[in-house]
Amino acid sequence: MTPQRTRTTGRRGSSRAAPERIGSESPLSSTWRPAVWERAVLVGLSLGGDEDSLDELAALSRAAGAEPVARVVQSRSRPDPATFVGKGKVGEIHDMIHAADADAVIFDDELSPGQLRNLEERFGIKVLDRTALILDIFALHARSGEGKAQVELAQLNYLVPRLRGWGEAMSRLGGGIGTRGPGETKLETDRQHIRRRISKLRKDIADLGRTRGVKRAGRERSGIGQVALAGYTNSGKSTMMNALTGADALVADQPFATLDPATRRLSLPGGRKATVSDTVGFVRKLPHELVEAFKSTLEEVGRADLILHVADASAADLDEQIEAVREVLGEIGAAGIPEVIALNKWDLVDETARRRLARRHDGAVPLSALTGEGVEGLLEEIGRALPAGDTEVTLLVPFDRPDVLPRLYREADVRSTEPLEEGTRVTARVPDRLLGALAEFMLAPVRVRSRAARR
Ligand SMILES: Nc1nc2c(ncn2[C@@H]2O[C@H](COP(=O)(O)OP(=O)(O)OP(=O)(O)O)[C@@H](O)[C@H]2O)c(=O)[nH]1
Ligand SMILES: [Mg+2]
Repeated sequence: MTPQRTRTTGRRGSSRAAPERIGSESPLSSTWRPAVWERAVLVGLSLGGDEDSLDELAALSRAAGAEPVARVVQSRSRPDPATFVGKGKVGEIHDMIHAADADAVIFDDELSPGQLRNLEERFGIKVLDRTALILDIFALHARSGEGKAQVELAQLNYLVPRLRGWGEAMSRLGGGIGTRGPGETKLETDRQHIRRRISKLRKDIADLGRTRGVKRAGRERSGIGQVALAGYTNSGKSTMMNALTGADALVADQPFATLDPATRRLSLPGGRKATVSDTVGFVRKLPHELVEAFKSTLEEVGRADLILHVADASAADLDEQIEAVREVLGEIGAAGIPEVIALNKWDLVDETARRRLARRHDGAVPLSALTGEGVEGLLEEIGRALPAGDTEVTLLVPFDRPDVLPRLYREADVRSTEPLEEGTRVTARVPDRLLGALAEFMLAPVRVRSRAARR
């Protein structure tokens, strides 16, 4: 994750050795480096005294093109209303900026418009908060028209309350991290113009979402189960999508590589079909502007029959990551959907940690999407957990109806088959819409009431 690059430490304003950039290479390739690396001081609060790490902020900074050159963590119970950190700390950061020849200060939380202004005035260099940084990475990685519109909408919503009295700072924007997306000219126009742009973007996004809605409605009508991948950013969702379906979704060791949703067909053991969707990853303190702007994309997750929650088992803060993901799932109305937890990157976990994690996350499936180890077990678990309808039936399918069994394998959950003289005896859990078509073969329907009873 650490960029391989050497830089000459020049004075601010002097020309720096810009890292090489290969043609129009994508920012998501492993060798891409921004044309200009800014030098950033990272600042965080350690609330309640627990050792908060700024490692994640450092990874986010690098993804946006800023190299962390110094870190400051202040221990205090709540932020200072005017300057976020205390007065003494402001002085300390100021000195550090000069010592490290930094161009930007990045705070690990969202700053209020007032705090942002005060700090910009005090430091005289660009001040970014966690929200602006995440928005910037999204802007860098947006590919589709819908993704770009969603990011711009989120950026403008972030900007509006911060416009007033920001004239001077605003005109400084336009080069480097924290400023991609709405161009400088757009930023300099008045609020009204921005509001009009916001309405236009909302409308465009709604139109684009409708197209996807039509496709989704088609999938829903087809009655096959829908699995949604969800998880902390960089946990391996796209790698998992590829391992499960043979797709070639983009994989990169960076936060928020995937922004556009993608859906593929999935074959479960026994032949049952399902679809699986990959979408944008989550993060602690995910900006609410982004959740709002990406609502139509995230709705896909909210309408799934099963959530495959991909967690990075090698992450030191695994539990917090799982918690952060569940929080966002709650926000988008997906909290009640059955969930399978995949403890991914198991290949990076040593024996002792494996035992501890297996005890702690009973029922989760350990695996490596990268090596493929354990993927079979995950498919079986998906097959078990994916609701297949509420009715268990026993059927006698005559041999002169060769169309019935394949359909059952495709659309229902076949539990057992037994060849008899008159035909094949099948027990299966079937979705309600199939009941009519199967009525003529039914030996005994058994109502299953709860999900727990089904397992
Ligand atoms: N060692 C190991 N690395 C993995 C595994 N799964 C994924 N990775 C790596 O983790 C990084 C992130 O993988 P992605 O599949 O892009 O993760 P993602 O969750 O889709 O990330 P975003 O789309 O950015 O939120 C890549 O460098 C992968 O090669 C695994 O099982 N083991
Ligand atoms: Mg991805």
